[in-house]
Amino acid sequence: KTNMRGVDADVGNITKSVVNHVQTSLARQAYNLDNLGAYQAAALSVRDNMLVNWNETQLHYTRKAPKRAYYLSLEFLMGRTLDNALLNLDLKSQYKDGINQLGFSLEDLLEEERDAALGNGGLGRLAACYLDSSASQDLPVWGYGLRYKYGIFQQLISPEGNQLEAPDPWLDNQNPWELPRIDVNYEVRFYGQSERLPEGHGRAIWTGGQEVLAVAYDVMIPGCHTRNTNNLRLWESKPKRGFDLNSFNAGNYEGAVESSNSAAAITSVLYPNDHTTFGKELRLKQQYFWTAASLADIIRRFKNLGKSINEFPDYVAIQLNDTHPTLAIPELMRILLDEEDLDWNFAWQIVTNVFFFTNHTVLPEALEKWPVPLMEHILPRHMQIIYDINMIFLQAVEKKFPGDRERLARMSLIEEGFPKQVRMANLACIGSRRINGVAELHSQLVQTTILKDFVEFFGVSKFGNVTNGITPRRWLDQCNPELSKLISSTLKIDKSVWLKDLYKLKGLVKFAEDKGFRAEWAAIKQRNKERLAHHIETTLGFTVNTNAMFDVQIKRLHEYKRQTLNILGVVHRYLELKAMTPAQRKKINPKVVFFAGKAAPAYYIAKLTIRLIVNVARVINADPETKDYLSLYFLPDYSVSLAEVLIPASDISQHISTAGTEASGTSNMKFCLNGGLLVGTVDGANIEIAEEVGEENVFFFGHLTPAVEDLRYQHVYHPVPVDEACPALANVLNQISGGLFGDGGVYEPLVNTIRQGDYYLVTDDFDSYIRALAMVDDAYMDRDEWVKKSINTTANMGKFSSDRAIMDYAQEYWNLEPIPVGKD
Ligand code: 26V
Repeated sequence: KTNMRGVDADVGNITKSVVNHVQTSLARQAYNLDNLGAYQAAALSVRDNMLVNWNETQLHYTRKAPKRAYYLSLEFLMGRTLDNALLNLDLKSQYKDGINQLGFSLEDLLEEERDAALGNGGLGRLAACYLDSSASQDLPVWGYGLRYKYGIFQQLISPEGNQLEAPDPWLDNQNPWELPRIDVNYEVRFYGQSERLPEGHGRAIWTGGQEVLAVAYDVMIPGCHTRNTNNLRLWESKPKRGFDLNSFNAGNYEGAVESSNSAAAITSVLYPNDHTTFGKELRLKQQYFWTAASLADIIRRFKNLGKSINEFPDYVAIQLNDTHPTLAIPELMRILLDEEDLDWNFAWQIVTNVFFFTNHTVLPEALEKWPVPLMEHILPRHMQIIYDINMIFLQAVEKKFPGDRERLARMSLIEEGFPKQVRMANLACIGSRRINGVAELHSQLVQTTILKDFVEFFGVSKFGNVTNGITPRRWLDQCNPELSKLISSTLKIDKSVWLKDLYKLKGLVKFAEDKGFRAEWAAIKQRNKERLAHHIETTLGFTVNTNAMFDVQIKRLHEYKRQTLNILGVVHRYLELKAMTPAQRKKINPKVVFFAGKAAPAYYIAKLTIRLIVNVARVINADPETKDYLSLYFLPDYSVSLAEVLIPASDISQHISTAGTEASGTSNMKFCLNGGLLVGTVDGANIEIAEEVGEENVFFFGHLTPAVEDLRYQHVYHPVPVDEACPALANVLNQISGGLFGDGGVYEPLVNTIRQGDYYLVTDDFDSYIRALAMVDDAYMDRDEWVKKSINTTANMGKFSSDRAIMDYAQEYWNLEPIPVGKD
């Protein structure tokens, strides 16, 4: 029995293949196997199925020789693979039966898998969703990234409420999903000397320094309801030679392995900060190592086509996920000039037709800059090329805007100062065919703020918007199977159809008026809340009140995301409850507030916010007067897998960044797709979600983007008069400082960010935030109306499928066609 995905779906064969892997791949016996062993054998068996399709897809792409796109991302936040693979291959029920026959439960085995957490947050998870959508839409797209030995750190919370970081050794139990390709490897050079050739038309020879080997590991990416299976290629760094024989023979054993250690260090760990740059040498080495290996691989594949190099842009599009892979621009110039012997203009023509650049933030502290001395030291040839690009570019700017010295200074690739720095966003912008932001408002802000001068120089048509999306496979079918089933049976459409055409969800609108349907819808939400409560009970030992409204904020800790606003709102609610009589409290709608998220290890204020949340939770959860009406949990070690349990359980979620700061947000889409409502600011993709689902279904509050700059300006010159501007907030801050949640002194630096400067406008938005939460409470009281809102929200989320987003990139940017396998 071969199913529609071209794989063997016979339960007998499945058990045979799992047992075979137990004996041969794991060298173990089926009768004393634990869950981990059974998971590994099941994974290997599923992998065999994927391999068939993967081989066929790669062969098909090679034969058809279409234009291909490459998604270069330093982060791929993949999460777990087994469940997703089973669903995309349409094998889940067969494996469930087969695993059962072997005396195990599939649900238990799924829990054995460790997350592949090779990313920080939204940017990395977006890359993972785009891979899923590329395969599902039959697009010939490969991802390129790094195979970090350690992913994002594990978060522990100390008894005092401090975040502690531990390593994430995700590869310790073997990784059944990767295929090592020791035969696919490239040498990557660092340091050394670059000498310009006398009559070289910009050419040079780069020699010496350190050479490191990049080895490929392939991860298969199965599409949904298609045989197309794409590839994610991750590079591991290795020393070119095992160790230095001279040192070894001289008895210097440590010295002998030093260089091999420094080679292996390059891909050892994911940098755990987002939105702050550090200018660390190892990070720059990661960026070059990865772009150089990826480009070499892309060029080798192109050369196999036997085409001339000037056709490169007809066969290759390279998407730069933020500025992290921007070195690919001077690297391709280096290859074309120094190795292919092209002249400068011709090479630049090719380069500027191959690259596309996505910006993911307008926060100034996140814009990458590298010190010129560091760049000169590690990449002497690339620094020369950057200077050459800059000189030619600034000449063109001078020609278009004669005598405008300030404009030249702003647009230069080099920022003056001590030291001088290379501005990576400027380089990415001038080296790319097109540039996009990730939501309408954000793309506008990109064009009117950080890249304004470039819009004036190149014209606006070089700039665009692709609003982010999420894959409905993982973020609905996989994480919320009951809702998925209800949708299929209600619409009378097979899930394989609506999961790939998410606008079909519109058909649910008319069922919002159907009482029976509403009851089923609400019952599923309730069971998802119980599933979350059960998870918390078994992992943390807390008993959660599932009769309460579940209010969730899960994202990286950052001042701009304003977890502070949320926790201060919780304290405000607590103080109000305390002031009530028991009879008054009885009328209150019970609420449980959940937080989860990691703080960058060096981000002091973010860590202090976690500490405050944990200590507020300790006090209010223990208060017998109020605990039935308000409780609070900080769930440690937020991950993709935890999100899959939290999101389907949420009634309301918070997306409350200062207007103009959150480029898009993607969890907002995940909550709404699962029938959770939003409370949020008029920011990022919240705006487009409200456009789709109707403003009556979103709880908006706060100042709008144009007001933010003025308000900030006022704060700078007058210390924030919190007591006058917002007495409710002043009271909350005073209670914290006064020690209601333990030593108030501890929180002074956090409280002072508001009292002094209040850059993210907590004071200005607090009252309107509290009013919005009151409206949420009122709306929740009318449960029937609430469920209608929930249904209408899910029904109108079609736009936010990452399939729509990836097709937009394919058509408007890459000029790519779907290449379905097995259809011709
Ligand atoms: C920047 C940096 C700076 C150097 C240190 C390491 C590092 C790592 C990541 C970043 C990127 C920050 C930009 C980012 O993550 N933006 C988020 O992108 C999401 C996907 O587009 C979007 O939904 C979020 O709103 C946006 O904050």
